[in-house]
Amino acid sequence: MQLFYAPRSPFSRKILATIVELDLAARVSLVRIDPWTDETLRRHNPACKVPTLLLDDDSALFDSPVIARYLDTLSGHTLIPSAPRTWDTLRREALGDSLAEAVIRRFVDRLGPHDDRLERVVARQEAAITAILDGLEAAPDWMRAPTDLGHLAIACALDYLDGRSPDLEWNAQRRLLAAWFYDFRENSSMKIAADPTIGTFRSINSPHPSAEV
Ligand SMILES: N[C@@H](CCC(=O)N[C@@H](CS)C(=O)NCC(=O)O)C(=O)O
Repeated sequence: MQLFYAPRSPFSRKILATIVELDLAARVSLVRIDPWTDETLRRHNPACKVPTLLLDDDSALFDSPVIARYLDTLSGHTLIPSAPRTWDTLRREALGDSLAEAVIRRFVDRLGPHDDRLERVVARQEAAITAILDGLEAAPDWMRAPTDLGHLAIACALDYLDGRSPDLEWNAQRRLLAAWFYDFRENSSMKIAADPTIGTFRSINSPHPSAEV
């Protein structure tokens, strides 16, 4: 299998961490790509987004929730547990993905001209970011559960938030979430997701992170 990924993309990192957690790295080659400037990915994914997983029969899987489910099926369903834990896991995956989307949208939109429309868009993203983080802090039982796909999605989104939007100071008033995150990101799956060159992945092109997302 080939995984098209961008080093900073939180959705790519979620899949890289998933692959490491499921011990599938030997079966996946990495293709680093900048989806914003490189159109070669569109042949496999019409939306030209990362992550995209190219299977051995040349068919492609996307978006990241679909890829994660496929990989979990290959590996005995260890990151998406059976009921009743299934729905809480998938709900937290969705929260992590929504957090990442809101941080990306806020970052990208603020690069453009400042006007009323921009203020409304940014305020809406910040409302989502605040509500997601406050909810995760207020009901912390999930932090003690065995690692699942929801933990990976939330940690990758927080890593992106931490790097992209330090002005939001997300960790200042959320001590439980911050403590969980700074501990969780020391896991080898998170470290390899941030820098796949330290893992056992094979790279089809240059492994050095440079693509901007
Ligand atoms: N819902 C998608 C989101 C993927 C996504 O937005 N990827 C971004 C990088 S973080 C991308 O490829 N953007 C390129 C574009 O929008 O043209 C998923 O979960 O895979």
